[in-house]
Parts: sequence; structure tokens; C-alpha cells
Amino acid sequence: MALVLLEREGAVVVVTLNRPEKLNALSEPLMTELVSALEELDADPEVRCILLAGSDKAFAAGADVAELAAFSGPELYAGRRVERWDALRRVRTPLVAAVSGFCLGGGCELALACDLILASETAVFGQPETGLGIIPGAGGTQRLARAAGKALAMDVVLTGRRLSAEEARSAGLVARVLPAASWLADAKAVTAEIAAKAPLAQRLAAESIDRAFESPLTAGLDYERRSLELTLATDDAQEGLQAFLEKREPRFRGS
Ligand code: CO8
Repeated sequence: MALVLLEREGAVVVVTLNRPEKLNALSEPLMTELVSALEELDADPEVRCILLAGSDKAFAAGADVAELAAFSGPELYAGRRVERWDALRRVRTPLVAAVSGFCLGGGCELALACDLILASETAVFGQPETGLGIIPGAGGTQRLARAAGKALAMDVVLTGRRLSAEEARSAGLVARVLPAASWLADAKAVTAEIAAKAPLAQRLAAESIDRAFESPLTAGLDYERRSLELTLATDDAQEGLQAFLEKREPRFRGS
């Protein structure tokens, strides 16, 4: 059975992690399927937003502990297993995580690697790795600290404390908390809004926001300005600006 399910809804594709019996633990086969699905979708110009979800009970309960226990450090290094996660960073199509239930360890790192996290009120975030004798290794210490600050990152990583959806929202990890009964439908509605806007502008805007965490302000502002200039050269900018002036809805083509 596929470990990752794809469902196309207009310009949005919902990618569902499908290993419910193991709470979507991120095994090597699952990550391989996920990365190849995301790369394929990213290359498809018809896809304007990707929604990554798990089940009601778990977005993902972490890396597969049984697999990790079977690997030595040198084997992990030689197999470039964790490096494969870098592929997520290269996805340009807006990538939204819809989190319900457990979002722990590598699962939390996977969500943090997305552009945006939407959470059901049942979502639980945590980085329990040091309780297993290891540390978060796919961005947990870095992205959590950038999103929520040093104090909370230290608290979550060093004590293993789990954050509720509301705590994660007030800490800056999560953009919106959604009702448990409608989290997936509500998340799809958000992605439909994202998919309705000019695709190239969406990508450049997201890249520009990411720059804010990776570069000094002047370099980030420079990148933002050049990205604006680039968008002004697109057909979609002409269409969007004209549509406003003509008081009609724009029809974006992604060019
Ligand atoms: N790995 C493998 N199997 C898992 C995992 C996991 N992370 N989480 C749950 N499972 C399995 C359980 O073993 C169980 O399987 P089985 O039925 O065959 O015994 C099944 O899923 C259901 O789980 P539980 O019975 O435990 O369900 P509960 O509702 O009682 O508990 C919990 C849910 C609290 C989420 C519990 O399952 C748990 O604590 N899971 C582990 C959480 C954890 O420690 N995650 C961190 C893992 S380490 C990590 O992510 C490092 C990332 C490093 C970067 C990436 C490197 C590749």
C-alpha cells in the first residue's frame, strides 16, 4: 500500500502520510515516497499549492525509532539519510502542513520545514529526542529556535515538554488553530486561497520571507526588491494589476 496518498483538488494537491498503524513514523520508504511525490508535484505547473497532512491521530510521531535503532551513526552519514530531507527546502510550490494529533520529533521537523503550519486544536508538538539519547537532526533545533525563540526551543528540546496547538500558535510555530471537527476541510480552504493567487509571485514572496531568517536586513530587503522587480515583468502582474483597474477577478496563468 502506498505510504503517501495524493488527491488533486483543482490546483491544490493534498499529500497524506499513510502509515496510520505506526502513527506515520517517518521510515526510509515513507520519506523516499514523500520526497519523490513532492519533487514531482513541484515540477507540475498546474499544482499551485501542496497540503501535507497526516491522520486525525497523528501528523507524524517522528522518525521511525526501530529504523534509527538499527542504523549506526556512520551508516546514517554514509547513506545521506538525513540530507535527503534537504529536498523539502527546494520545493518552491507553497507547502502547507495541516497538523492533527501527534507532531513529534522528525514529524515536528517535517512540519517546520513547510512554509506554513495549520493545526487542529488536537495537535501536539514536541521534540522528545533527548529522551531517546539523540537530538533533533532534521532542523528541530534550528527552525524551532528561529520560529519560537531560544527560551521555548530550549524548554521543548531539553525537557521534552509538548506544546498544545494554541501554545504553538502563540509561540509563532503555527499560523492558525482550526476546529477538530473541520481541520482538514478548513486547511483545504486556506490552500485554495493560496492557490488562487499569482503562482510566481507566491513563490518569490515565500522565498523572500525565508531570506528574513537567513540574511542581514539589507541583503533581505535587496532580495525582496529584486523579486518585486522580477514579478513586475510577468504576465500575471499585468493581469493582476489590470484586473484590479477593470474591477474584475484576475486570471493567473503562472507566466
Ligand atoms: N517510530 C516507530 N514506531 C512508532 C513511532 C516512531 N516514532 N511512534 C509510534 N510508533 C508505533 C508504536 O510503536 C506502535 O506500534 P505497535 O502497535 O506495533 O506497537 C504504534 O506506532 C502506535 O503507537 P503507540 O501504541 O505508542 O500509541 P500511543 O497512542 O500509546 O502513544 C505516542 C502515542 C505518545 C506518540 C507514542 O507512540 C510515542 O511516544 N512515539 C514516539 C515519539 C518519539 O519519540 N518521536 C521521536 C522519534 S526520534 C526522531 O524523530 C528523530 C528525528 C531525527 C531526524 C530524522 C532522521 C532520519
